[in-house]
Amino acid sequence: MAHRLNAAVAQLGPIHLADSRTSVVRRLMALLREAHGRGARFVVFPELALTTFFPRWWMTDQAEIDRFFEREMPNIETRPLFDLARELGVGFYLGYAELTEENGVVRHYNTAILVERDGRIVGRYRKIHLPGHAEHLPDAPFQHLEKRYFDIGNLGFKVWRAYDAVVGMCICNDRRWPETWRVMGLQGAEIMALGYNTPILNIHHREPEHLRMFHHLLSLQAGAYQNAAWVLAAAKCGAEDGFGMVGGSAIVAPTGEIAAQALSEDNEVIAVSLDLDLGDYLRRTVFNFAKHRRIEHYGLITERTGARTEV
Ligand code: CDT
Repeated sequence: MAHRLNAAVAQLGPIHLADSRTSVVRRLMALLREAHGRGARFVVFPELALTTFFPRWWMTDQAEIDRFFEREMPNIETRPLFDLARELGVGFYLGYAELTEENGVVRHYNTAILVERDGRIVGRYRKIHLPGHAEHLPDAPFQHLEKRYFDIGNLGFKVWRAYDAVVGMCICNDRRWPETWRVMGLQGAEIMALGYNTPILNIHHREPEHLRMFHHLLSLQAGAYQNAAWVLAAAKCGAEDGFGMVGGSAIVAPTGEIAAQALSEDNEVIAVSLDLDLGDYLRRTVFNFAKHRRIEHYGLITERTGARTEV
């Protein structure tokens, strides 16, 4: 019998500074219900899905910063989402800002969790490729302070058995780095989930606006194809307090083809019946890693961080 999973991506429209967690969770629950109504057993929500994309704001008061973080999960505000997931038998990926203590030290992570259909958290990923800057850029139209507000993730790129499949997770900027996908691919990932908040404007260097969507889709499609996996990508998008972010949430097949793509810049569910045998076939043929990879020539990838020319 064909090995399939009905899955959905739940794109979120803007969350403004003034929006409460409770109102956001209500939106997530409505999207979860809609995805369930369309047959989904697994739903991917965006990165930092409970608040506005706060790294755009310069803040110096740690108490003010910490208001955007969750100290436990689920908590009083998010519990209803977990309860609904269990009631409907739908699992989900959720991105949020995590405040935790490790060996007596307070840590801040940009985190995603994988929740099984019975409401249990079965996987956790902490964002590794943090983009942006740590210092205040007063002349920029907005900030991108992930390097200031978050610690670098310390859990690696793992995969988990969930929803009768092998599932990996990453977050936003991770998608631009081929190593992210490959490390998951080497663990047999059949599905790779990610959430993102991608500003329409690149404050780091000038580039035409259309390249934001092109590079987003290019990264998803290359990651999916070269690792023969399904990629499920959920945006938080639209204008948050006037600051625009791209939509383009997508489900990409292991062939690299886009199977579904969101059309709006608002709350929107896209759903696909994932054919997991398709990835399996490609992993046995063109991307049979054991047969075709030549690791004796890949050493530089882990030995060297920056590019250097020696000729
Ligand atoms: N949230 C996040 O990681 N955003 C980044 C902006 C990068 S600016 C080049 C992204 O990769 O979309």
